[in-house]
Amino acid sequence: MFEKTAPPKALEPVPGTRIWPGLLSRQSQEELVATLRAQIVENPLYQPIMPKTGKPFSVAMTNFGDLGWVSDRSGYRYEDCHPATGRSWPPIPGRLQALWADLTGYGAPPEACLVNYYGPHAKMGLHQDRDEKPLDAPVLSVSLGDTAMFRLGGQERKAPTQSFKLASGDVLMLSGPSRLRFHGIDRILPGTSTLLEKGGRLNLTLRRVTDPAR
Ligand SMILES: O=C(O)CCC(=O)C(=O)O
Ligand SMILES: [Mn+2]
Repeated sequence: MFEKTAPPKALEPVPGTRIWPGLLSRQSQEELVATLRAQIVENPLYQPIMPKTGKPFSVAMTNFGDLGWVSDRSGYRYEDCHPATGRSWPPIPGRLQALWADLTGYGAPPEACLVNYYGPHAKMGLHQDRDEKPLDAPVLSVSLGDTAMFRLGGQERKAPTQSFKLASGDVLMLSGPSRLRFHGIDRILPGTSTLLEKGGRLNLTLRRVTDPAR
């Protein structure tokens, strides 16, 4: 999956936040997009709504895995079926599972892969990923398509933030002391990638949701 044979070097702007720029080759990115496309008919993107306001997210979502992250009037949680089709989510693509095993060193596979699709005006507000049980398991995310402005904060909403560009093929991990850092996507930069025919950005976020049996 890697372009180079040596283990790729990550940037670590703060402890536990790792970014591997361009980790996925163009071919790997194209293969991932083809896998997603093949699944999207049976497992469509949909527009979730916020629990309190009922306002739709600007990002469209779907999931792979035993569990998928959903949001509706009842709150944020993981479910084993697609809310619109009632079908199980398809399995997490093998190459994403391999990426998790190679990069996280976590002793159990990911259970959820959230797929976020950002059109030209979509964004994601500053938030923590905290609907999962094992907080010692990293969150690993892959960016495909247009570049995004990613904002990274601290453990508290009001802490100072910094921002980074996430381009197609970049991989980001939030682990250890960074696992609960606030983060979000301020905007995407339309026209910065030719990967997706209609433009926009796909983000694939892998997470372990339940405590593995030990
Ligand atoms: O799109 C991204 O890079 C971040 C997505 C994210 O933080 C999430 O889905 O929880
Ligand atoms: Mn998140």
